[in-house]
Amino acid sequence: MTKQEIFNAVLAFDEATVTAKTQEQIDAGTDIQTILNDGLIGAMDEVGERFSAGELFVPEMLMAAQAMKAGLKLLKPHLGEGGGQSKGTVVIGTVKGDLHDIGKNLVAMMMEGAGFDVLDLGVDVDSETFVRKAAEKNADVIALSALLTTTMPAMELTVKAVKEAGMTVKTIIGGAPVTQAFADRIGADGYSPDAPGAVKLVKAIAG
Ligand code: B1M
Repeated sequence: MTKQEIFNAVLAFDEATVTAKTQEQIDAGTDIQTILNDGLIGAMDEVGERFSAGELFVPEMLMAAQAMKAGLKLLKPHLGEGGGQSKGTVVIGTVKGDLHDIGKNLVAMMMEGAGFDVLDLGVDVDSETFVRKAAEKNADVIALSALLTTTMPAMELTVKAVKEAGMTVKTIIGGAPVTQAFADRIGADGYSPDAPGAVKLVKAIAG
């Protein structure tokens, strides 16, 4: 029942209640992925639908995102199996022109939890920066996130820049508008629709 309360609290932009109810569910031993998917992510999907329907506007989307992040922060230590020595290095970021970072942060957290060294470059990251940072870190994987159809071409530019630089680092992509077909078309090495899938992907590529 409290998962519904988390969902409702995100939709009410009520950070304090999201925090309290998420902690309550963690303490009660509820499955972390259930809290995440049914409570927090489910609520953001609803926010997106209401935005599309013209019932919510950007400031409200932002407030819901802030509330969601409060819950995500509490889940962070529980995501992934963790421990041990590094399984590889991942450079991650949201591509140029795109400021959405919640999904990207989730992917980064889960990769860290699974034992990878993760360098998070943040949002609005251009292809040169991805290439430079991956070279500096001798990264195994560059992970690109995009939430806007208009920023998907920036993924293609980055994959191209990596190939032109003659690097062996693999590229993986994800984000709501991204598909396997798009990944194939731009020559990315992998695609995942969600954060757990992205972890499996880097394990297969770099682990
Ligand atoms: Co934006 N926004 N937004 N927004 N926003 C969307 C994406 C939108 C679908 C809403 C809608 O119309 N229904 C729409 C995009 C339409 C399109 O292009 N197809 C949209 C729009 C239009 C915009 C603006 C243009 C609005 C405007 O200003 N008119 C603007 C653009 C700003 C910019 O980036 N330049 C904008 C702004 C914002 C806010 C700043 C207000 C805020 C972002 C806050 C933040 O991120 N810090 C925001 C929000 C919150 C959303 C929605 C509501 C929620 C996104 C989210 O955080 N979801 C979103 C609607 C929606 O997606 N339901 C929407 C939760 C998150 C956990 O999911 O990020 O999808 P997601 O990540 C998933 C998977 O996609 C995947 O794993 C995660 C889950 O496991 N994944 C990967 C993500 N990255 C991955 C990488 C991988 C693998 C998997 O490998 C590397």
